[in-house]
Amino acid sequence: MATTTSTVGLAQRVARPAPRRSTRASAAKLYDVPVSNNGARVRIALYAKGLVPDRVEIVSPSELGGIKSEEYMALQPKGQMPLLVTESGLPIWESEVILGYVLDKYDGEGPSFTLDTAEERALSTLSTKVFDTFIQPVQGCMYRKSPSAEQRAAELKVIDENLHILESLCSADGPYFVGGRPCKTDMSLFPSFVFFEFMLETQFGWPDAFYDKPKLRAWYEYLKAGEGSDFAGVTARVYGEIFDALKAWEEG
Ligand SMILES: N[C@@H](CCC(=O)N[C@@H](CS)C(=O)NCC(=O)O)C(=O)O
Repeated sequence: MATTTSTVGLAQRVARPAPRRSTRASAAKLYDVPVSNNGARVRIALYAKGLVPDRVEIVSPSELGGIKSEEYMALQPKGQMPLLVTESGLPIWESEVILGYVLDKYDGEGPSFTLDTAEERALSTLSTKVFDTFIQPVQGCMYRKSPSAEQRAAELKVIDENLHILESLCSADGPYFVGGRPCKTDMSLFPSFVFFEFMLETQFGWPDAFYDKPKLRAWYEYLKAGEGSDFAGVTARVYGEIFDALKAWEEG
């Protein structure tokens, strides 16, 4: 019964017509905005693979009336970004799932980001898992209202503790998180580190967000500077997108 229901549900989703106002009939659509760190995971993959705009268009959720509109929530029931609607009209959400789909679907286009060994791939998965399980649920403490100073301090402590764990997992030789080649983990973690630098330094007065995490700092600075490789050029571009949006947010 459960299988039948979910199969029917999937068929209905696949059969749903493509969202209106599409300008490129065959392109998938990523609903996202520049400040979105979760969406930026996917944007890095799309830019690095040269998929924008011909294979995937990036559009604002306002095209569908915003993330809490009925039309948007019919595709993304949590009312969050990012959302990908594939060429065939299948809505896919949760940034890590979209990222996995993009790297799988467009594997033969642009550079490959699959690491060479099972051990490297496990380390990559573990690092993102640590982030998504322990940091993502509390990272709003950097920019949302908190019920108390104690709760905000406790959540910042959780972030710091888990950044230390990521420090222990980060490659000592670099320049990428797992070593000499960029992979999914660089895409998944880098956007939130722009938030860490911006928020921890400007809002909380940390002199340097990565002061006791030298491997993370070297990794972040390499991707932010953008000079070492085409991939770093892409992460620097995304750094600019997020930073400019955070600056505008702070000022406006
Ligand atoms: N686990 C989700 C989190 C998505 C998420 O929190 N998105 C933010 C933007 S980065 C959002 O849409 N926030 C608005 C809201 O939650 O109402 C993912 O990784 O995609």
